[in-house]
Amino acid sequence: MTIEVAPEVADALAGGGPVVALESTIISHGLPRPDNLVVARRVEAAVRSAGAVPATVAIVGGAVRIGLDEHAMDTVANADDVAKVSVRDLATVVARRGHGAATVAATSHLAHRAGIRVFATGGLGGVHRGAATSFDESADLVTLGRTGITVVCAGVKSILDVGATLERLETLGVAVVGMGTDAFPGFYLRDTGFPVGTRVDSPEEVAAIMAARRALGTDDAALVVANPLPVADEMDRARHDALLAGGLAAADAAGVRGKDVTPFLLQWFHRESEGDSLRANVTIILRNADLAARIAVAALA
Ligand code: PSU
Ligand code: MN
Repeated sequence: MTIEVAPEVADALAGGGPVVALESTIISHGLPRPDNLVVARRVEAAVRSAGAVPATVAIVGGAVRIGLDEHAMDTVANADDVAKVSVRDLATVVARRGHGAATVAATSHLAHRAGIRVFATGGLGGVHRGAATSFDESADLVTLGRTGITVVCAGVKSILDVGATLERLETLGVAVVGMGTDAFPGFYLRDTGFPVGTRVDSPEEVAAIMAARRALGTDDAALVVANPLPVADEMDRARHDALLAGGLAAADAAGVRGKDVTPFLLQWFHRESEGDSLRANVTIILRNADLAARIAVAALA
């Protein structure tokens, strides 16, 4: 058996309790060491404080793990041979008994398969700038188009083509709602300048939409809950724009392509912003974990 559900997660699922899935690429490829392990534990603690059971998803020694013990979490954070795993890579890493960190796509797929209904992450993958010629669009989008899970995120990073990403989400039937906002957030920034069609103001409202989706049979694609940073925590816009321009130019100059683009740009932001982007990133994940747990609790009622 290659899927191992941690006992605590299995108990919660069997008893109909609230569970929140968490992705692991953010730990292995999204945050620098040694903060990554500390943050991963704090995110799990945030889920617990809001009354749900955390289930971080990763592949360790070829076994898919839904819920990580200390050793597995440490492996994902610190081993040098942890692959970034999207849905298409899952079987290869399992068959070769490797380690893998699950992207939003792979986490959604595995969590949904395990019966988990709510997932918290930082930012979704999306359509990259220049995709009209490079065809670089994250597999997160098509996977969300066929996976009925509720994903709490802070929108997508402005490293992407935000408008095109929103259009693709619409085409793929992925619902998008803004928590306390009418504007689609851009991770470090509260407002990308693009609207979200639907504003919600509480976890209970999200739970009501989840229930209606089930009743209508429209829950075969994901529901994205975009949760912006508070005003006080967002990055300075001018600084952000300068970092972004530098990062895109550096990626281009270094010939970075495909699945390496996102990690490259994230590292660029963390290094060049001297900790500013890391602080924002940590705040985002903690807030999303808390909101996802409250949605998971509300969805039981
Ligand atoms: N965006 C972020 N932080 C991240 C990622 C995206 O702001 O850590 C990660 C997620 O795991 C996401 C993946 O699923 O990158 C998308 O990568 P790609 O564009 O190669 O599909
Ligand atoms: Mn890509």
